[in-house]
Amino acid sequence: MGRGAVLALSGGVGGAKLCLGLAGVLPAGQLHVLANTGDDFDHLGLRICPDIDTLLYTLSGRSSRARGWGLEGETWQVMAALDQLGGETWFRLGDRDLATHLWRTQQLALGRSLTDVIAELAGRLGVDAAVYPMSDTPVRTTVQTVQGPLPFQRYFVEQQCAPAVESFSFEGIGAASLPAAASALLASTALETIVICPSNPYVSIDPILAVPGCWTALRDHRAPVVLVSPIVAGAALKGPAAKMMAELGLAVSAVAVARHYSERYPGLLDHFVIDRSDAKLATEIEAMGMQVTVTQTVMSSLADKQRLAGNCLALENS
Ligand code: FO1
Repeated sequence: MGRGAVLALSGGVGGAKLCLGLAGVLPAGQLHVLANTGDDFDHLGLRICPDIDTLLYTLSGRSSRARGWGLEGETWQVMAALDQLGGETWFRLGDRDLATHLWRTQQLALGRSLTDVIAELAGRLGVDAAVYPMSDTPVRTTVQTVQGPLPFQRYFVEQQCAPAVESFSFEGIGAASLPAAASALLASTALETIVICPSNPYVSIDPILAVPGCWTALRDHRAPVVLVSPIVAGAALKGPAAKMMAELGLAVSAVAVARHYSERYPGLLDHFVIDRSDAKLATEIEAMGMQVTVTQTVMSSLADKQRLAGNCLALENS
């Protein structure tokens, strides 16, 4: 029997790995990805959408294996020339990656929506999945740190996540709205599973769920909502999630991740997937009202990604 549609919520590198696994086990056209745009910014006159690009490059087999973001086999001549001119090079844009930013910026300037531009980009890169920005209007994550507020990429790339974090805000979130195609999917019975990828809860998934109407639409759909923990054995699979949790005064564990979601989004999660190394945490998480699945969540190979994707899709509402 053929499968219905799947909606994945994702940030960048960590989430894209599971999306690649989902794309590999689903029939063509059934994977839809709602991507965080809180990391987007305008830089050197160009619109940069890091999480969307990471998803598109990963799903089309183009992403850098070493970095996870940007393109494999990239060269950096523009950055070197810009450096010589005294230009800003703290955020590294590769020579071929620049074509994406140039084209997107030009298309947006013509008045097209980000959703439309990304759909065409996906098609041109040969990506079969539908990748949607969480909103066509800009939402910008600000990280409140002990040194004051920082725009997300200044915190993440320029400051290398060094300043301790206090809280996060998403400028423009009040005016944000899901793209029509994502809303239509959430109103459709064809949607069979919602997967929240193992992305950073605070700066990748919270911005998506904060889009007005988003998290309640996910909660109210009959499809099970399955979250894969981004914290394994007290460490983040990727990025600064563990460091942020410690700075926020939280225990760095899958239990604290589950508590974050159950307190902020009551009734949203049906299934919580944890790694085998965290099996002992299952009872405490189940007490928060979700079913726990224990499996291997560390995705090194393509087979690992597809196995985890298959396990997520096998979960049903009880
Ligand atoms: N991450 C870095 O750590 N350093 C960079 O210079 C950098 C450049 C960059 C350019 C394009 C792009 O799509 C992503 C890029 N990233 C870089 C990654 C990006 O900052 C993060 O992956 C996300 O914003 C966090 O999910």
